[in-house]
Amino acid sequence: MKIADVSLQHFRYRSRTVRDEHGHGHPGEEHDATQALLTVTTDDGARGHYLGGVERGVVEHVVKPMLVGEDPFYHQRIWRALSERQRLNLAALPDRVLTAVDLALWDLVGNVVGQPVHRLLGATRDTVPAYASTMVADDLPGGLDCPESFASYATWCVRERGYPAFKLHTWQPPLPGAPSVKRDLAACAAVREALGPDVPLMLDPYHYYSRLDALELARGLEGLHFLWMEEPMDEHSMSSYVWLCEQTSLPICGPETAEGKMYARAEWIKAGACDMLRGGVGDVGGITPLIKIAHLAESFGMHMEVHGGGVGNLHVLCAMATPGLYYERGLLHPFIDYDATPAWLNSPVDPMDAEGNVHVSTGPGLGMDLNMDYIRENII
Ligand code: XYH
Ligand code: MG
Repeated sequence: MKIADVSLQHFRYRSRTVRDEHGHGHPGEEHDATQALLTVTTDDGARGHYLGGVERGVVEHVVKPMLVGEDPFYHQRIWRALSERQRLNLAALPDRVLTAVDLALWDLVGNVVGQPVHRLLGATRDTVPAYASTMVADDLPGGLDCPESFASYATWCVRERGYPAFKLHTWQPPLPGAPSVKRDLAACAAVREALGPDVPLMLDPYHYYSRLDALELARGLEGLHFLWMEEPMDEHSMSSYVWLCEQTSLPICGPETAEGKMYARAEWIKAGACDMLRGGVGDVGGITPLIKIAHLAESFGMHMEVHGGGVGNLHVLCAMATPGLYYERGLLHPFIDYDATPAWLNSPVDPMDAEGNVHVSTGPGLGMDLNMDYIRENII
């Protein structure tokens, strides 16, 4: 079996998520958006797909020439070759390209053998408890505009929708008045007051606080018995995180966005820069590196909390011996129905039951139930 083709199709869809100048998503007016479907096809017609942010040029000029003729079961070798190719080509070959290629290959291999990816990785479970992960806070009345709105939404997420845990993304620039340690802590206190002492809560604040601001946040969250805080400072300063971990009993979870794949995360553990490890297929270049990071965390008796939702993260979560505590379901907002199935899918990728458990697909591959009719009708 050899890879015969790698293709990329862009299709349009309607979105209600608008991006601010920093890239954070917020609810907004419905508008046209585009999605990319990467497809890897073998000489005997097997296919793997992934919906990822890759550009046509890198697929045509880098990815396709590297993959055509390769055996898709040698995807560890393919991932390594792409990773080495990044050194002088990072602008054209960012980690998200490795993510898209790696997940399409895992999907293909799963389709060929007729098994879901988590079983190929060595499964440990088929469901994962989810936490509600909010969109970044805003100034929309009744949205996520004040501590009371957070408390109200957290109550709906936990008491009505069944989420077992809740994470706040608080106010960030360019919103006026952001960032604010005091407002962050007020929102966290309001949610703790609304939900009582036993619901696990987490905070993901502004990502560029000073050490003293991050310590003030941590001290406040200690008193509110939060489960973890993530990314309060620039993750390029690993020594700041070493310092913060030494100052507080609050578990610090990271790194999330720091470059360096499994290598950076090994250094964070070695330096004592985190109490819980973090990473997602989008941060580290796919399932292939993320499962290694899960094994690394396990070797140190640490949890790895997977960043972000989606099929790749969900399959890894279902193949972790020291299980990640939660699946990050979101990003959520009172104005958006996250449970509505996107037009390009026939069924959601992370269905959550009333008890707050997300069920991984037990079908072959990644289990994305693509609505190919919709995609074909909306090809750009
Ligand atoms: O929009 O900054 C953001 C969020 O923080 C997002 O990047 C991501 O979902 C995250 O941090 N999850 O924990
Ligand atoms: Mg985060």
